[in-house]
Amino acid sequence: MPGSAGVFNTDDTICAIASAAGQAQRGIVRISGPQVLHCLESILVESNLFAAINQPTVLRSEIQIGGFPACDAQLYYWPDHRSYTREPSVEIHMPGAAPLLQATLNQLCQIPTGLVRIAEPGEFTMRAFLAGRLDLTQAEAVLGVIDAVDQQELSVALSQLAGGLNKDLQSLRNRLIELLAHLEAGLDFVEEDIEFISQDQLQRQVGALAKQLDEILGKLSSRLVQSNHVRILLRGLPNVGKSSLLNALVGEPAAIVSEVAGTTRDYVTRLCRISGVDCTLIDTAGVELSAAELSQIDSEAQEVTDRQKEVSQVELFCVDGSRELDAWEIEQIKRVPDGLRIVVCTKSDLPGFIAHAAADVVTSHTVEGVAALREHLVNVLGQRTTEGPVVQQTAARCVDSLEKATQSVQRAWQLCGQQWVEELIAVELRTALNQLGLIIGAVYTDDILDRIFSTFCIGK
Ligand SMILES: Nc1nc2c(ncn2[C@@H]2O[C@H](COP(=O)(O)OP(=O)(O)OP(=O)(O)O)[C@@H](O)[C@H]2O)c(=O)[nH]1
Ligand SMILES: [Mg+2]
Repeated sequence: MPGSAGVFNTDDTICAIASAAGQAQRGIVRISGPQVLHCLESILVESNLFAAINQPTVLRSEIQIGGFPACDAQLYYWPDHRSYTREPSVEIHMPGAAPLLQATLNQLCQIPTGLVRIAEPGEFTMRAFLAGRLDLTQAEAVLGVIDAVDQQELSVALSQLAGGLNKDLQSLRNRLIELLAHLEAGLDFVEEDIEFISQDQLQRQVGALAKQLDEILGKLSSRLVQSNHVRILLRGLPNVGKSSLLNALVGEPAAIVSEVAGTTRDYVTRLCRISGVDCTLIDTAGVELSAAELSQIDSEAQEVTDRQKEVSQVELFCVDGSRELDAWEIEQIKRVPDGLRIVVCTKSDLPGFIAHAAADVVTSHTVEGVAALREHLVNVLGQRTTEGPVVQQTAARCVDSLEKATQSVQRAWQLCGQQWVEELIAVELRTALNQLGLIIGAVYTDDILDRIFSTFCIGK
């Protein structure tokens, strides 16, 4: 069983059928471990074919299994650490008859040196993980690729495998390690008068770490709600009618509307259901273009808007149809959006209104056009990518650790600026590092490994 002693024993050579169950023309048997060459000797008609090979190699040769006639096979051989598991490995691509594949495994498990056994579910991936080839989020992504039920799930799992989540986490962890190294060097040489990092630098860097952690946590938390809950953001310049549109969509005066530009400061949210999908509509402060003139409150409002944009899946980009489009609006509309977007032209009741091509047209005051906009939203919601259960599970597993890491870094930040607290700061940062390690598997527990690998199938 994964998590039991056997699976951690990488001295054994493991083998399994790696092709899908069922009738197929070709089947694959995968072997990994120190006895790979002996295994090959036990089935190849020609002997010593691979003995002198020290490069990853593909060869075609005949194999002889039990009472079956000799047959042709393609052998993919990795003699060293360049394999998936970072140990000698081979894949035998051979005729796919189930009895033949089964007999191959039996023959392999009976080689005289012993120490060859059938792999446990997920054991190849577990070895890749233990050898440092994959981190845990990637191991889970392998599972996601295997379990994907449709193209969208598959592409999400593949992008995770390519490092979607993992890149952010690695960079964060590296920054943390570097900072901790400086801090601890200072502690080690406290008697000598060497300054490895100034108070100022420390505070700045810890602050930056807290911010980065917060961002990753935000992304991850939004993933958790993504499968059954969609965040729809209303965005646009001040006074274009975003709050009015929110009110029209939810059918009540949820957000304050006024002719004064810059009315909405914080963001306002309302839950609603669109065609069976739970949605949160988020009204934001209008985007201010001249950052130089912003007051403190204005710039905080802008930051809130930016943050909400990052965690939303659909954007209603609002423009005021009763006036000319601003250059920024034209640029925004031309730009390919990050996610799903609908452009909405508001105030269609006003004289001089011009409907911009490909935009939805609404008068929030009379709710004219709002029903059609809802219909459009139904279509757009159908296009959103859903993440498979594995990505969801990975996110859930990570959120807890990330929250703890964030709390530690925030405590460290509060300590910065005080005298003689470097030791305490280091403790907090070490705790955070440990939590990040749990996510990617640099630090792992049997319990975590059990949960992840027990859901794998044999041969992966
Ligand atoms: N005639 C007309 N006026 C509208 C319509 N929608 C909004 N307005 C007016 O436009 C002004 C701005 O509306 P808001 O909904 O507050 O605009 P906002 O985009 O939320 O503005 P900020 O919060 O300042 O960014 C108000 O005076 C509204 O009454 C509409 O459909 N028709
Ligand atoms: Mg508003």
